Amino acid sequence: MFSPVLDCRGRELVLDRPRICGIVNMTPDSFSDGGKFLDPQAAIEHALLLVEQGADLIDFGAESTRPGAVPVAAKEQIERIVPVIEAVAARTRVPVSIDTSDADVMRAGVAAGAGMINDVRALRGEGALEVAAESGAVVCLMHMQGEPRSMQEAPQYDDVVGEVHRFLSDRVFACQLAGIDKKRIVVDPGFGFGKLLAHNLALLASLERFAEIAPVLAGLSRKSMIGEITGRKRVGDRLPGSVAAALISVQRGASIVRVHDVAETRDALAVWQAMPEQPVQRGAARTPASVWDDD
Ligand code: 7PJ
Repeated sequence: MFSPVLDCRGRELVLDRPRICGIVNMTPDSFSDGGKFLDPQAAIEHALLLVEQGADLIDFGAESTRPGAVPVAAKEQIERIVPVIEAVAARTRVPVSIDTSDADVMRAGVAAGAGMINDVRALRGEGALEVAAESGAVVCLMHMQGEPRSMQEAPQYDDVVGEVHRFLSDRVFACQLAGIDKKRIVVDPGFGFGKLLAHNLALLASLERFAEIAPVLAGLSRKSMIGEITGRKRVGDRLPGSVAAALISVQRGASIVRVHDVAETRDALAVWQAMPEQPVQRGAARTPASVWDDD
């Protein structure tokens, strides 16, 4: 059985079963836990709690990307996130990811101990490709239409699955040209980033197609699409819907789910994995071996 292994700068993420990425948002205005983990000690403790609950990876965000968000200066992101990454990397063996589009923040995050760079702009920012290539970190390339400030105003596609697939394939190619090994790349269709509910659902239904490009990370946790489907306006009421979405993601071929609620997601995935005939037995993730064929 083929199981990709992501080498997050010495910390391995084995994709032999669906993996859980716990979210720690250190932004003042994050839509779901805005301001809660601005205090470094609170962020560190929350990250360690998520690890205890079964997170296989922790993603730290210092830059808000919620719809309508205004960019956070690099210096401020670095000051917020570096001490936290250092502390968490020292206190657990779980790989740490830094959620940023800024090359300077990436460099500082990796120096502090991050083994993955998670970029909602797929390394299109100035210097980002070069820093990522030099860093040796795994990169998560996400699709976004437009910019956070305005992306939900009028998202438009002729063929959302085809266009996102093309974008991600092109970015993988750009990464390889910059010297990033294919085995260090993860792709993400970017749920909610310049997408209407119908777009998000089409992407979710076709997740397997993205696994043809690289291992897939899917982030639907507490997002507005869950609110739209369930009628839950309060973000805190979206847990059951989010767990269902995580489960569907892995059934459709996601290797990693990015979630706020690690304990609950872990249990849901464990029940699914216990089923002997489930396709997870083929290795989390249906990332086919051909994705990593040496050419
Ligand atoms: C995503 C993300 C996502 C990746 C955010 C939130 C909003 N990175 N950063 N994928 N969403 N790769 O925390 O829900 O879906 S910020």
